[in-house]
Amino acid sequence: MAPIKIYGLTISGNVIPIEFLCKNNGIEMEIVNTDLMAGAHKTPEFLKMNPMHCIPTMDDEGFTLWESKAIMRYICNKHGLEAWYPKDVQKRALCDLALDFHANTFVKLAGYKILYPAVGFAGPVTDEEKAAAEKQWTEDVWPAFEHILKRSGGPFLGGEQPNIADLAFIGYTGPLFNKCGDCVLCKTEGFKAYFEALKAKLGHYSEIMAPAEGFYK
Ligand SMILES: N[C@@H](CCC(=O)N[C@@H](CS)C(=O)NCC(=O)O)C(=O)O
Repeated sequence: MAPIKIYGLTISGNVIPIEFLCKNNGIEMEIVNTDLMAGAHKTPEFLKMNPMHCIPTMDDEGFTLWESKAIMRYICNKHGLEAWYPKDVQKRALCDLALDFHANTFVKLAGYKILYPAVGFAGPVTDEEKAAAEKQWTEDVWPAFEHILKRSGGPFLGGEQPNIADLAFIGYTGPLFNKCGDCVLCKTEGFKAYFEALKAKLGHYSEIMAPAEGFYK
């Protein structure tokens, strides 16, 4: 079986989760460096695989996909990784909830309002926007995160073992704690405890996060 090709960058919060999934399950993968600044994602060859020109994009022996969470589900389904993407209907539903919550709520707050402005991927936020983001975290997003953790039993979204939703979060929380340690998210004790537990639990953490830690510092 040829290694799964992931077109992307090792510092991308959406590539990192796939790397964790493969490396923690002995699945051979290769990250094909895709320089967004040089337009490597806009070439005719790339657009044939992914007309949305985003990374990560997967090529598994000619079968192509984009969207990091769809790629993780595909890898779990193909390799029978039930511990990472449970078959039990309700456990899977909670995992899907956490994945959608990550994409639709968490990234919009932690990425667009905090991390990206801090590294220049997005313009600066005004004081009002910052205050609104902090309020949203405190009043809605963190309580919702705690709600999912409580239902899984913790310490992970997957319960005693991390699942692919936890991997989706580590892609953003790693860089966030590195770069924005004084933000409201990182100062939330329960969120910090979740992150530290996940960091300690996942294999290959230092190896996978080294490029991101160098970049988001
Ligand atoms: N929802 C997508 C988000 C992917 C994404 O935003 N990728 C960014 C870099 S991290 C990208 O490729 N941007 C370039 C573009 O969209 O043209 C996923 O989870 O894979």
